Amino acid sequence: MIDKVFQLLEKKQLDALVVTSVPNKVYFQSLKGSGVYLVITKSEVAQFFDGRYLEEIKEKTNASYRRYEVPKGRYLEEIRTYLCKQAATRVGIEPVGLTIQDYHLLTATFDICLLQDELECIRSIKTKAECQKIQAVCQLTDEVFTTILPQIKIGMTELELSGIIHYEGFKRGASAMAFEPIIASGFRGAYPHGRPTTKRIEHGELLTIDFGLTLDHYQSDMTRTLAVGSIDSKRREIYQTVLSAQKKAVAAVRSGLTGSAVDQIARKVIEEAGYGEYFAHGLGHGIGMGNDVPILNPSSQTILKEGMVMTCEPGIYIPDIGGVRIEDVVMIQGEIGKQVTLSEKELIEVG
Ligand SMILES: [Mn+2]
Repeated sequence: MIDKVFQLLEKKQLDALVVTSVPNKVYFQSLKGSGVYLVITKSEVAQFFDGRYLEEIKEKTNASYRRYEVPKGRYLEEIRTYLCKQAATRVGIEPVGLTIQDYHLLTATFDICLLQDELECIRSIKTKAECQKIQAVCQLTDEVFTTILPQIKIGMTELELSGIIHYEGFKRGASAMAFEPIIASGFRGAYPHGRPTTKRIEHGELLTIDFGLTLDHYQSDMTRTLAVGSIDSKRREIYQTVLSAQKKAVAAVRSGLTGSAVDQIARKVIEEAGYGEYFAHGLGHGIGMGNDVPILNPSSQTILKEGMVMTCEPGIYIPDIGGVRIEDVVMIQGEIGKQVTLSEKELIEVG
């Protein structure tokens, strides 16, 4: 995979690339730690790190990468000296992971090229081994979902439910939550990214649970909206609209389509039901180690390809009523989208 970075250096006429985003560092066989910098030049791959990481660097990172242990906090000065010795003039950096101070230090010496999503695009085509890891974490996610369902009780707070998701995930082998779970009940369901609060889960509400796990560096992401006790016909109608949009989009995913074409399939169902204004985000995003492409939204011109993995997650969010979102991971295999998270998505009543 690092070969593709060498090709990128060539293509963008870069002498070196400083990799600073966590998923990119991990993907290219370094460490995620904030005191670890991965520097790729035409002739070698080097890791700059402070003493805290020495053992982990030896154990967990690519043994062929050069190691430069430097004083904590002096990473960029050392990288600058190193690149100057190599006579580098044009240096690529990522939009995340550098401080403004770091940025000034580099621009004072080099001709800086800010990358867009080139490294994410390299990561977007998954190998068979990567697909298997994503399938494993998605399967674990389904297991955790099944386990939490009977534990959801009326009167429980959203934070208690979040605690159960963390516990069941870790107990079953997850190494981390992929992100802080989103748990939004009742009126809070109108916040697409509502993090759990002390609000209690009440009868008659919709309850949105969006969580992801990390296993072997790969992440999952799944959302289900549940009915707490029996819900009224308005909420049922919203649910069925999102479900129908989500199923259509999942079934449509295949190689050759643009991200916007898939988004449009789900959006059309929601618009035709009269809820277009309440679906205020894109259909989905890539899945992998984090911050992945492709992006599926109305402006995405990305062409879907074999080996890409993405979410389909339409939603409707109405102030005071609540929200519904249904999300699955979909993987393109044999040119066709294959749904990888498999939890039940017909409306489930809990409590
Ligand atoms: Mn998602």
